[in-house]
Amino acid sequence: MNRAAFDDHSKYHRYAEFHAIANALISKCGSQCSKEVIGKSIENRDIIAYKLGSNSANPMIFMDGGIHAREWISPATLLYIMDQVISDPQYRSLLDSWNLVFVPLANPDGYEYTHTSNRMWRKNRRPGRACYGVDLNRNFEFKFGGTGSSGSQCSDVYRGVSAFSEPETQAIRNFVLRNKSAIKAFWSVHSYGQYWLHPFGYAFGVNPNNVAELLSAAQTGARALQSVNGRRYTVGHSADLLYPAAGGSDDWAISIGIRYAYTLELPDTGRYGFVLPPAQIVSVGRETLAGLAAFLRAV
Ligand code: ING
Ligand code: ZN
Repeated sequence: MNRAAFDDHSKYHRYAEFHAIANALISKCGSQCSKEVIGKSIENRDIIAYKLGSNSANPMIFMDGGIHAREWISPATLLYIMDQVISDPQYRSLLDSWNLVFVPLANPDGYEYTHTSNRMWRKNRRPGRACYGVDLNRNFEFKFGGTGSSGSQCSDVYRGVSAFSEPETQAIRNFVLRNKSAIKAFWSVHSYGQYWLHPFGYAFGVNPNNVAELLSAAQTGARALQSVNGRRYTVGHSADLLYPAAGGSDDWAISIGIRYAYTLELPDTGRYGFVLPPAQIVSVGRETLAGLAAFLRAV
């Protein structure tokens, strides 16, 4: 496979095709890039981390995408960013000072289910007595069980039986803990709303010690992002701006000592919502990459 940049970003790909494209990009990248199967989903699909950058002395940013099945713009944007960083010399130089780790399809079973059966599915595909699915972004350990999560299997924010009960969150946990000393930044990429959110998400008004630097790096990133297409982002505290939700991945990342952890809510602001037309993948990808590059330069 030998695709030029932009060729693969006109549609939302199924799981198999998505990883075929990502694999081709890793091959094209050469010795500076690699991939790793970090776990298996409930339905036994591979959960894959793609690593761009090979200097182990550099800091790492970890990005999860597609934790929520229906938020298709999230994996598509991460795939676009992987492509551009590998293919465009202007962005390739980011790898001189960073290692970028992408887990773009963190909920592969849910993602496939949104393609075959229910476009609005959010959770994973854990079978249950009454209903399927655990909300993976309520299944992380920090403040597990708190506000904004549910103990009812049929809820869209069902937290699961215990923290890290799901193989998909275990895969992220294990990778992140193994690389903890290198990970300086953590992004959990969602849609929609156009927000750049910092922890803590579990309660109103509770901030990490380094809230000032979290905010200022996010503002730097958001300014660069907005300058590309003029799409506005709101920067701030996730519970205060959206709603409180315990058990999210960014709160957990901060709680284990990762310095810069965020949730990004990609476009749009509600016109199309989760069903963003694929014609917007490239414009969202371009602005998000500009935001990422500015953020990485700032921290
Ligand atoms: N939004 C996030 C969610 O999991 C969030 C927002 C993240 C709130 C972390 C609080 C903490 O509900 C989407 N779109 O999933
Ligand atoms: Zn989400």
